[in-house]
Amino acid sequence: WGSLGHITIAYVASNFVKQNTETYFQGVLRNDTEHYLAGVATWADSIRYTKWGRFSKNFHFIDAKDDPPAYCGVDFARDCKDDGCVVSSLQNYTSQLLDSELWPWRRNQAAKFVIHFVGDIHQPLHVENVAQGGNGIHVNWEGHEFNLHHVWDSSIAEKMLGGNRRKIYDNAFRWATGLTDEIKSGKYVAERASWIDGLLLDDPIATSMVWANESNAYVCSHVFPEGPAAIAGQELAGEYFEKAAPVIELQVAKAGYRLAAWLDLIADRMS
Ligand code: DCM
Ligand code: DCM
Ligand code: DCM
Ligand code: ZN
Ligand code: ZN
Repeated sequence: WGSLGHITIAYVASNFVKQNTETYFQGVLRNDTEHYLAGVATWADSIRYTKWGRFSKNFHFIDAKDDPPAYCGVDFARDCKDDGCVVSSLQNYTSQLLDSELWPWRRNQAAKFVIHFVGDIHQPLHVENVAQGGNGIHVNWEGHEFNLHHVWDSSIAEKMLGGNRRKIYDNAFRWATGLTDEIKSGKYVAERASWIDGLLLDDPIATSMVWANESNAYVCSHVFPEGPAAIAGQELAGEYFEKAAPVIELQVAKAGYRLAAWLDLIADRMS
């Protein structure tokens, strides 16, 4: 996701974590405000192109070697590269958060990675190999050329939300408030329990593979409904947008709700 998606996911999570979890992570992140999660949600993107942060550049995705739209599916052994992927990274940084012997700066960094990667794994094109997660596919958006990955990371959500694009934190806060209402008492009430069913703190790989397979299924149904070749050069801000928008809303809501539940499990274990 772009910054808007990541910050929104963090605000949604802040709305659902337990009081003890909030206090615990405000300590880990050294930030006593309501922005303690939102303020670090894009940190992992800000370092991935720096020299010292290069080690983490592959941690944001997993390249599912599927064949959309005929076949979707992620396989950890097949798809996670030797130097890591989003699933192995969630395992690694979750276990660092649970290690009370580590220096506080290591747990601080681990928290920032977990907050970001729970977000990215819910972006369908972060769980797809075709054209490096769609980065190599040129499409049109309101008449201008973009790559498909960027459209799913940012353009669709920005169009849904409207408003002044420069006010990212305000827009994210507003979007998160709406999604929180939908989860608490709106269209997501009936399904929200299923989102966190079977979360296993002691098996982050199995847990996040469930999330990865859900995201990847949308590659077949909504990202490439007629295959990758059919989408190149198409204008996506019309009918395609109308079908994609509800998927993005759902995935951002789910990511925030699951992040809250994951942080609750960690804080409970450490308290
Ligand atoms: N980004 C950044 N610094 C850069 C390049 C990109 O912070 N030098 C951020 C802005 C984009 C986001 O990364 O919205 C895209 O990253 P990803 O698709 O990994 O989430
Ligand atoms: N950090 C790092 N290397 C940098 C910048 C930051 O390892 N060049 C990590 C170490 C701490 C955290 O970021 O975990 C500190 O970030 P801040 O001072 O922004 O809270
Ligand atoms: N990305 C992805 N899958 C890949 C390669 C990249 O999801 N196989 C994501 C990470 C960034 C964006 O696409 O958010 C652009 O990546 P890069 O800057 O590495 O080209
Ligand atoms: Zn992306
Ligand atoms: Zn990312």
